[in-house]
Amino acid sequence: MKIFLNDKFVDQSKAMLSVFDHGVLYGDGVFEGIRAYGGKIFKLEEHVERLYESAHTIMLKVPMEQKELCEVLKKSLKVNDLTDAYIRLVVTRGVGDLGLDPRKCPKASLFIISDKIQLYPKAIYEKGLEIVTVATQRNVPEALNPQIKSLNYLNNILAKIEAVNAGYQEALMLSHSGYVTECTGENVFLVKGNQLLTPPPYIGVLKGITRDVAMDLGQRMGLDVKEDLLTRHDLYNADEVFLTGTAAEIIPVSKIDGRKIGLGKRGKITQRLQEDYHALTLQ
Ligand code: PXG
Repeated sequence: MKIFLNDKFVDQSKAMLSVFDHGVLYGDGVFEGIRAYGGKIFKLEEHVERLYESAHTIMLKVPMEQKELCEVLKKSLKVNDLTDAYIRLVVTRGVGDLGLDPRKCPKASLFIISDKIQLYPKAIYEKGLEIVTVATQRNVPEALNPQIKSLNYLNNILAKIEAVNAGYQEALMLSHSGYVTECTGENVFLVKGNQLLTPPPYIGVLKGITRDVAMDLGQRMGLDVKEDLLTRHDLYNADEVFLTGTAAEIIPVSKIDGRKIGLGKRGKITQRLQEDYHALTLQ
């Protein structure tokens, strides 16, 4: 496998970062997870734009122009002979000294890994996923805004560990005031009657690109799509609940905290959204 590292493609065995890279020492950096379908990168500009926005907020200069970066991302598929792939794009603060000060890091590091991904077993996409609420709360936006797609994923990893320890594959995270935020790597939606609802970004969620697509598809279906504060009670009593993410795509949720959601299997709206989403990825 060929990895793009800073300015060129190198063999996987040669793709290495310094132990002084602040991405490693402090999780100081940003990233994107992007998918390609049939040789075409899905929502490429949106992902690249979000990366630059995350970088801007942490005052990190991406060492490449947006347009050039898009071209390199496309090339990373070609050199690896991939048409359906998951692309991990990472920009770190770069090499510095053993202090936090980012001014000691003159140049950001950038790398791109293009590989295959299958997060969840295929059966889940029909059967639905059983998830559980965890005690670890989502980061408060006032401390570390979840809208920054940063290399600091310990908040999510702690939640994931709790879910896994409890025997589940995914965790539902709440805000410090108890509202629903998101899962560790997916946004969450509910369907109730004609309404399609998802938590607003200000509660502390990543503004997912798949989330945007799902909202758009919902609107086109004639659903009343809204961002709203949601409680666990709202989720437990929804007709349908599903998760969205680039890697996960659209996953039905069959049970939350032991409560059956709707009929306890994939709902009709979720199925239609999955179908419409797949059609869109192949356009
Ligand atoms: N929330 C969080 C916290 C995420 O990390 C999403 C929502 C969905 O966003 P997009 O833009 O992809 O629709 C993400 C992104 C993994 C994994 O291995 C998941 C993400 C990123 C990297 C790895 O589960 N999810």
